[in-house]
Formats: sequence, structure tokens, C-alpha cells
Amino acid sequence: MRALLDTAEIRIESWLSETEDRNLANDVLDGLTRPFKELPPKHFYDTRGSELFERICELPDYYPTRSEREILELCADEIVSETGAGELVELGSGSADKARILLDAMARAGTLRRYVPFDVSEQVVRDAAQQLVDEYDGLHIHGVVGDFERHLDRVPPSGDEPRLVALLGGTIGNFPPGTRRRMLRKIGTLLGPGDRLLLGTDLVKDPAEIEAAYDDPQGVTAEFNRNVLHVINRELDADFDPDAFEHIAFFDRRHEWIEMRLRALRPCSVLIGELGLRVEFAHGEELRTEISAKFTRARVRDDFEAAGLSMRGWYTDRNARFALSLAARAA
Ligand code: AVJ
Repeated sequence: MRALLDTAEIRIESWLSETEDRNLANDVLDGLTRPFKELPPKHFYDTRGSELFERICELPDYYPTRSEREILELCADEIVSETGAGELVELGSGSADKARILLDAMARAGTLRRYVPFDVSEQVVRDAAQQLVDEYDGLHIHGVVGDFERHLDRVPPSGDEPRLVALLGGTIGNFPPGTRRRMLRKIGTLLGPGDRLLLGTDLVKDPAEIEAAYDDPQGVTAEFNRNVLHVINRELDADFDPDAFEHIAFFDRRHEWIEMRLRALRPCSVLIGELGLRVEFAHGEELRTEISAKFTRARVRDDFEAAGLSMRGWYTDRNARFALSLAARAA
């Protein structure tokens, strides 16, 4: 662990070594040697990828961010009074602008004590911490820089006041179904008896509307998708030609998830220098880069139950596009 900052109000710890990072090399080695090639979506998010994602959130067709914000604005006071939360732990905190809506509600309720932002990006955690201590009087911040698939046990123990652990944006939908339940179970270990999980999930709806959100005419999502190839080129000394791959997004009705893929427009032979690995793509071969599951209330409830949690609240936006649910550790 590296202590990055330690003042009266802010403590930031990093659990990522610069070399190990997000385990890119091992994920590439696994994913590109399979019969159906696949990469985990977490590698989209270098600086450029995070910028592209922010642009996606502003696209007219990408409804999840706006819908979730609408729910937060509508329901934050109720969520805070329901939970009595004095501490907010946010997994994948990013720029913390959603957190602000919850922190405001906690400040109004007079319970606000501590914010624990958890993110892979050191810069993101630093910036959020610096800004928020100035904005909220008496707020303590304990930032954790890490990968929440591996470093969840580094979240500091909860204090005396009830804790709200938030996983927003629909990120839980990016995990395959078994891993998703395993993740929820691990997150459950952060909860004491009075604590709650606040989970954001995109909802099942007209497939055309979902597909439009992942295949914008401006091509921002396509660039975001291809960005993973730029990341591999830079980090692992590879020679992908990103322009030789086209962006695909389709809703899989059986599994009720969106899939993003990159399809080779011609045969490609790629050298991953750092791994001494040569990877062949046939013309038309597809590489799966992301699934993003869409939920019903029953599906969220079943996942909670399989993970030792129980649903305690369900909030949607006016158009029922997106949901926030509250869960507690099952007795
Ligand atoms: C990271 C879950 C917010 O799955 O919708 C956006 C990522 N991918 N457009 C999602 C994403 C393509 C996004 N989340």
C-alpha cells in the first residue's frame, strides 16, 4: 500500500502498483487465446477511454446516466432518511457528481460524516477528495485507489454511523451472471446489520431503444469500443490496427444483455510484443468486449438472494428506464 495523502480531513491509499495495474497482460493472455475471443470491459478506461465514456453519458441516445440522475434527484432524501446514512462508500466513484446528490441529502439530514471514494484512477480520487472537502464542512474522506474486483477488503471498517455502499451506473451489469452474484456477495461483506447497498441497474425495455444507446450515429461508442485496442497497443507493445475493426452492439434477448463486439474487417495478424504472442483474426471474426445486462425487479431480487442479500427498496425514474435498489445483508 502507498499512502498518497494523509491530512486532517483526507486520507488516500493506493493498492495498485504501477506495473500490475488492472491485470491487463493476464486478461489479454486469457482472452485472446480462447476459441471465442473476449476481453473484460474494465480495460476501456484509460484517460482517453474515461473521456470517451463521459462523452457517451452526454449523448442523446444514452439514457442510463440521465435516468439514474433523475432517480437520485427524486429519491436521495428518502434513501438517506430510510438508511440514516452518515457514510457513503462509492465503488467506481469517477468524478463523484452522482455522489454529490447523495452527500447533499446527507448534509440536509445532518448525518454526513465520511465519504469513501473507490476508483482505479488515482487522479480521479485525488481530484474528487480535494473538491469535496472544500464543499462540505467537516466531511472526512478516505479514498481508496484499487480494483474493486480484487481490493474490496481494503475499504476501511465502518464507523458508528450507518453506511451506504453505492455501486451506480449499471456497472454490475458488466459482469457475467455468476461473477455478478459473487461480486454482490463480496460487497455484502462491507455491510453491517444497519448498513445498506444502493445498486444501479438498467432495466429491460424495447431492444431498439437499448441498441440505440450503444450504437450512436456520432460514433462515440464505436471509438470507446476500439479504445481497448489502443490500450493494448500502448501497454503491451502490440500492433492492432483499430481501423481494421468495426463496432457491433446488439441486444441478446435470451440473456437480456447488450453485447459489444469488435469485428475484423479483414484477416489480421496481431503481435502482442510484451507477451510474445501472435493472434490471428479471420475476416469477420468477432471479439467480445462488453456485456451490459438489463434487469427486471425480479432479476435484481434473485441476484440479491443468491448473494445473501435482501431487497429493501426499489426506485425508478418516471419512464422506468433505470432502477436504484436498496439491499441489506439477509438475516
Ligand atoms: C459502465 C455500465 C456505465 O454498460 O452502459 C457505455 C459502459 N458501454 N456504453 C454501460 C458503456 C458502452 C456502461 N457502464
